[in-house]
Amino acid sequence: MFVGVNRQDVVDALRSDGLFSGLVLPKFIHEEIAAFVRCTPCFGNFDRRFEFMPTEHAQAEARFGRPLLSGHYFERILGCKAAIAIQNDPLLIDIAAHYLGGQAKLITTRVWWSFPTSQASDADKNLASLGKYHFDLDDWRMLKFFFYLLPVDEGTGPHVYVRGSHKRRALKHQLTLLVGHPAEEVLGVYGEQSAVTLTGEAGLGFVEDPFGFHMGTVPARNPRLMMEIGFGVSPPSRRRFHGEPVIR
Ligand SMILES: O=C(O)CCC(=O)C(=O)O
Repeated sequence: MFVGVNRQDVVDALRSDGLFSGLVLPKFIHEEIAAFVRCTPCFGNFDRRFEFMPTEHAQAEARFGRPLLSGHYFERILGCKAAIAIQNDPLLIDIAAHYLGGQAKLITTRVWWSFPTSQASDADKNLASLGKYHFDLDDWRMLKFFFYLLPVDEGTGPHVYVRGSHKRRALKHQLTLLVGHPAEEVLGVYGEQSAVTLTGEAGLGFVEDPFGFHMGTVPARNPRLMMEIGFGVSPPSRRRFHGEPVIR
């Protein structure tokens, strides 16, 4: 699927920066997923009680009487052949095996919307990993591939990664139990220039070591449609940080 991408270049960038950007999905693949999700109901704020069509987000917020920051597909995305094709692509597991070692295994596949919404609480934002830098502790070692399924600009809640933060951790960040850290605090340690804001066309993919600081941002104007394929080194657990079911 990813013609012209050299596995070693990706692994080298991951080792030095914690991030490689430049995987591009074929048009028919991201278009097929976007078409599938537009006519499939999603679940708001990781909660199966809040089921709605993504095209009716405003009505759903009114109906449920709460801001709906995210809309997840959980296992429903398994009904989409194009999503399965990405999950099974040999380059992804090859990169994961060379970065994480031979025990690398697929642990998550998820597709979700992040919606512009004015009144989300800090708790909702933390649950959706939005607005505060954090690192993931779902497994001892992990790798996450992210793909934008629609174009993402500054107003679409781009993902942000702090380059190099996967291998250099300030003691105060090492010892903390806090999930989210304010930008000033994190960039004070790693430098403003280390923050990479990932914007791009539909189909843009990047891969990161999620032990480095990263976050999503709350979309100001347009909903963001994102896919994640995650690899780890432990067997899939029933419930991970995001609460999504494990897809095998
Ligand atoms: O929505 C995003 O861009 C952030 C996702 C995230 O932080 C994560 O998967 O750990």
